[in-house]
Amino acid sequence: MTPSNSSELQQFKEAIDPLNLLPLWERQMKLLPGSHCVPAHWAYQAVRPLLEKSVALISKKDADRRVLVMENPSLKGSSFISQSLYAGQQIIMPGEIAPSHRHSPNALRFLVEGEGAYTSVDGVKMMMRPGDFVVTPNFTWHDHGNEGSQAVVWMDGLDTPFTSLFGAHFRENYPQDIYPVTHTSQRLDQHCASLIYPWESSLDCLSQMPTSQMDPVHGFKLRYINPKTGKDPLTTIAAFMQMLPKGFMGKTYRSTEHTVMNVAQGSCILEVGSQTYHLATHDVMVVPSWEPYRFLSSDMAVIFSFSDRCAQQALGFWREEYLVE
Ligand code: GTQ
Repeated sequence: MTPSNSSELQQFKEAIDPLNLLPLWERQMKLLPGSHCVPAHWAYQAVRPLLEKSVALISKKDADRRVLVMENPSLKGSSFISQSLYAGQQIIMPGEIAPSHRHSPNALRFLVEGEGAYTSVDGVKMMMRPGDFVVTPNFTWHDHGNEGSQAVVWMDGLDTPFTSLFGAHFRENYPQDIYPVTHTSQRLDQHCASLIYPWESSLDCLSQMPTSQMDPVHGFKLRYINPKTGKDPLTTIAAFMQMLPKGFMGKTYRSTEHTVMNVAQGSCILEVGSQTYHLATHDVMVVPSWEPYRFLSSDMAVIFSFSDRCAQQALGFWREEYLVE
């Protein structure tokens, strides 16, 4: 390209700018796999006292939902844990009610601590226990309450970044605090089979997996499936429970999904890129798209996780790679 040609091109670029046009051949953006967000770790030991403090500082009534949002440090101001997912830690004290509302984003809860709390989804009231995975499909009415005598903590996971991306976020409060209960679930009955996935069932399934099904990266890993549809429990989010046996030394892996992990039991080491994270029970970790990672566990570990894999697979984008060392 001659210099005169390049200055003409420069002039051309300036001339088309007011018309909101730009040359694709000069585009700076890197169209490569990987994410704007970074790996991040929230130690429950640090978060737990802060949840307690928030109880002292703000009433449930004023807070609506008393949640500490886990925001990715490289997405400040977004309130998102990754480009595609939202996650928060919610605490509800005995006697408190989180009033009924509904919204476009799909939501899930993973029960961390305490007994006696329920969530009600379109009038199906479900008691939740630690290790339970519960879903609130988009635009279903939901309120929560704590009828027990202990604080209850769970992790919320939502696909809010999708509704932001599409400009499709609707939200409505129910005129009363509590949506009329039409059914109180017995944990494993038909009304709630697609909404609550109890801890004991997850553990049972994991413990029945033959050694031949142990994955070199993920250990024993199961994906939650809605028994009524045979599909993932939500339209965008896939959820998993995995067990790393004692002494597990995982191979390195990456995939295009963003994953949020919550250690349900035990502890492990997670290496992400060049960083090493020590994950204790109830710790949360986010692993961004295409970051190589591997698990090491001297202890036994059971890990709940959710990711955007479901949406990526539906749209044909998802890829994974087992990396050879
Ligand atoms: O409990 O319904 O963390 O609507 C964020 C949005 C929790 C909830 C969150 C919500 C909820």
